[in-house]
Amino acid sequence: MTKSLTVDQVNQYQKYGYLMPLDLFNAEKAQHVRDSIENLEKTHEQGFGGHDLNQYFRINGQVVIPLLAEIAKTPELLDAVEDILGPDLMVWSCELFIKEAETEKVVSWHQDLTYWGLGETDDEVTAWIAFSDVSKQAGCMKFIPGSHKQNLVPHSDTFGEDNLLSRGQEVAVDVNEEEAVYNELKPGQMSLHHGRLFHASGPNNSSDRRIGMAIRFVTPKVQQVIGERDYAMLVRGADRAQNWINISAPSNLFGVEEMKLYNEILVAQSAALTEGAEQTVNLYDPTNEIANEMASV
Ligand SMILES: O=C(O)CCC(=O)C(=O)O
Repeated sequence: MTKSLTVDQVNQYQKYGYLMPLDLFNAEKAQHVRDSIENLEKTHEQGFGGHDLNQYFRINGQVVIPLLAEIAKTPELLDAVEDILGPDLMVWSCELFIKEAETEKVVSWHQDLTYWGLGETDDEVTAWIAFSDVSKQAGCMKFIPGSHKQNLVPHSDTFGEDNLLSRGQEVAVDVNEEEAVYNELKPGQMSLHHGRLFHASGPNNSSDRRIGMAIRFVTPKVQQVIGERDYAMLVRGADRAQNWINISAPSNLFGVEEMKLYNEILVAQSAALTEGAEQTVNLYDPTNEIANEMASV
């Protein structure tokens, strides 16, 4: 018995490595979330705690921004993810991918699990929710159907200026663009994709911002295999495996405890997320003095 997806949809996910479009929020709710994100941008123009706002938007936003944790716990979202991963669900990271109107920002072809230190697991799924009209013109994601069936392939780090990924990482194998399927989403719709799926996105040639939120779900069985420890928030079921340091949703926006935890996680995750990099991975910079100081308070 599935909770939200049909058996056909679950089979499609297994076969192709993604599912889309799925309706999650109505247009009003999606607009409300967009307004809240844009309000944060206004009130935190100078960033917070030694980082710019993009730092919190791009990694582990669920630790310091209550809105993002709340979205990650939406029951209808968890029902769909449960149909893929089973009854025990944890959130590893929430990230906002924003491309300003008429800009060149892109995401190169990559497999998510490459630098996360979580192995090659099938027990990780990303839910990507649109909070603007995410059309082909606006630079929606594109997927290579069935590419999740292979293992992780070698990636090269481009550190490209217009690349939204932490290292500008790119698969070091040929990708046949003609096979790409475009993940066009209306505000409030979402897609699900597998951690080994080849995916990318182009520039935003539209006149509006492109705003999306990626939520990385894992099961308790998944383990950090490169870093010493890792953190996740249990959002459904139980964590019997105890592979993770369990964290709660934040009570306060950029609260003192929340910030301390954010920086502690940043320092811990940098081991895996910067491994082998030939340049500083700014989003996970372990030499960031402010992060280190705050983590040790
Ligand atoms: O938002 C994008 O264009 C890419 C996001 C992505 O690569 C991901 O969510 O895994």
